[in-house]
Amino acid sequence: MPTLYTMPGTCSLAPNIAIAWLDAPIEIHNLARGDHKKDAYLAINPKGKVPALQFDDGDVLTEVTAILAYVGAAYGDDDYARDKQLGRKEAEALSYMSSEVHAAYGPHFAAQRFADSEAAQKEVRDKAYDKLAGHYARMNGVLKNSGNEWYLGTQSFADAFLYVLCRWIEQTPLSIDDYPALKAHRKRMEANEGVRNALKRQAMEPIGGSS
Ligand SMILES: N[C@@H](CCC(=O)N[C@@H](CS)C(=O)NCC(=O)O)C(=O)O
Repeated sequence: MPTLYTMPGTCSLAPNIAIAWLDAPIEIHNLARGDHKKDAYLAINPKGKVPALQFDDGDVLTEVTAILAYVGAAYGDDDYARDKQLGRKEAEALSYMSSEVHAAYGPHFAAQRFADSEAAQKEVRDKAYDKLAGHYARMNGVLKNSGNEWYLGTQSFADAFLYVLCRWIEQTPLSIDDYPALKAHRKRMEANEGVRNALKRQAMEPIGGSS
């Protein structure tokens, strides 16, 4: 059986949710924080990042969007595979969430990679929060225009990635209260059985919160 390597609190939750939604026969191996930089895992993914999906023949697929595309193609039902428009929109949304929104978190997670002094690091972090505010406003608008339930109007893996991003906002000075559609989406996701299973097997708790 293939194995998905995850770590608590990370973007690997998105493929973990996708696997739960499709009940795909993929084992979840939840690394302890720090183990992603140890030799055993670096032999699997030399990038030292999660997620990584290892197949039975030893081949390894990395990158959230690639893993989600594989999981959808390999285990999604025929309706999902036939819905070409949803597929295109999903690829667009996932690419945006990964290359724009996730990437914008760089200075938040590791300001030392962008600047040396404390003051300069604060500056790059603050710039990142400004940028992220724009991204959250955009995603809030997309969700609203899609009918407020699912990011693309129909359940897709974009909802799984969006949920990860709406958890991370709690680590920033931004507030989910400023993005009511995203706040309601996060709450709905946490009532979803697949999401709860995925959280449990990644040793994570729902964020909770009212309304
Ligand atoms: N572009 C990669 C990014 C993966 C990534 O940044 N993973 C983070 C967790 S969200 C990680 O493993 N960080 C550990 C580190 O950089 O030390 C993807 O989409 O899979």
